[in-house]
Amino acid sequence: MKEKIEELKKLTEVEIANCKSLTDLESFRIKYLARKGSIAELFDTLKNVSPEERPVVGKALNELRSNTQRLFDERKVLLEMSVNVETKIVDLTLPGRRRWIGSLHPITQTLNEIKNIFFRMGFDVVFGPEIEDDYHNFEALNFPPDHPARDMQDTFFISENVLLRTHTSPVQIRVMETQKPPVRVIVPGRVYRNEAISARSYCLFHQVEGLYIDEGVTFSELKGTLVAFAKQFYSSSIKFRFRPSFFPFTEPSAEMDITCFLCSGKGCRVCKQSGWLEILGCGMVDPNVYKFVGYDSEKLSGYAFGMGIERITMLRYGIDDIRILFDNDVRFLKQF
Ligand code: 2NL
Repeated sequence: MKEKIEELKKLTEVEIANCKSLTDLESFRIKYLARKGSIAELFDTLKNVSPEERPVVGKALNELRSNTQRLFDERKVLLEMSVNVETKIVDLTLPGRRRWIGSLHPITQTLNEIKNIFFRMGFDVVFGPEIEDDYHNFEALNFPPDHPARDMQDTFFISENVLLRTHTSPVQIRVMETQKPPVRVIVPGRVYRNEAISARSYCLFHQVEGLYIDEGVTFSELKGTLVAFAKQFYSSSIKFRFRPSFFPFTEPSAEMDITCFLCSGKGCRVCKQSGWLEILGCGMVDPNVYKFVGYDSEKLSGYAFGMGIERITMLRYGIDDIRILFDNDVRFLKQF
C-alpha cells in the first residue's frame, strides 16, 4: 500500500507537467482526482489495511490527495493564463491607462492669482475665523443697529450675538486690534449670506478684501493700486472707471468698472450691452472704524476694497450658474 501511494505520487508529478492544455488537465483530473479515480480507489482499499497501520496509511493517502489537488489547481491557473494570452482576451500590447491627475478648483485658481498679485505689491495674506460675533462683523464696521444686513433674512445667526461672517472685513478689524499701523493686508476666504439660492446667488461664496493704513494714504494710491491689479489680472489693455458708491465702512466709496474683456467694450450679453463690467467695491476707511480699533483717525488714513471671487471666475470662464461651482461634479472640474 505504501509503495502504491509513493508510486502514484511520482506519477502525478510527472503527468501534471505533461498537461499542455485544459483538455489534458481534465483527463488528469478524471484519472486521479475524480470519484472513480486512482486515489479514490486507493481509499476504498483502506479497509483491507490492518487496524494498526490504518492511521499511518490514511494520513499518507490524505496527503497524496491534497498534493495532487494542489498540483491540479496550480496547473489550471497557469494554463488558463496562457489561454487568455493566446486568444487575446488579455492584450499585453495595449498601452497602460494614464492615471487621472486632479487640478485646483477654478475658485482656488482665481484666488491664488489675486493673492499673488497683491503679495508682489507688498500685501500680507491673512486669514481669520468664519464664525464671528456681531461686534466684529457689523458694529466695528460702522453698520447702524437697524441696518438691513443685520436682519435674519440676510445673515446666518448661530445665536443672538454669534453668526457666520457675511464678509471678510472682521478679519481686518482683528488685524487692526492687534497690530500697529502701517497695515497692508489682503484677506481671502469664505463668506455666508442667507439668500434664496439661484443661478446668481448662493448661500456661500468667496471674497478677497484688502486694507492699507498708514499716515498720508490717499485715494489716488487706492486707484493706482487697483488699476495695477486689474491690468495684471485682466489685461494691460483694459480701460477703467470709478463710480461713486456707498458702504457703511468707507467714505468716500466707489465701485470700479473695467471695459468688458469679452467684447473689448463694444457691448455683449455678458456686460449687458454696456461695454463695462463691475469688478470690485472700494473706498477710504471711514474714521468711525478707527475709533473702534483704537487707531488715531487724525493721524492715519487708509483705503480698503473687496471683490467677489465667484463673479470674477464666472465672467472669466463664461459660467452662467453659480451653483455648478459648488456641485463638485468631476465632468465640470476636469476642464480646469
Ligand atoms: C464689495 C465691496 C468692500 C471693504 C470692502 C473694508 C474693511 C474694513 C474697513 C473698510 Cl476693515 N472697508 N472693506 C471696503 C470697501 C468695499 O467690498 O463689493 N465686496 C464684494
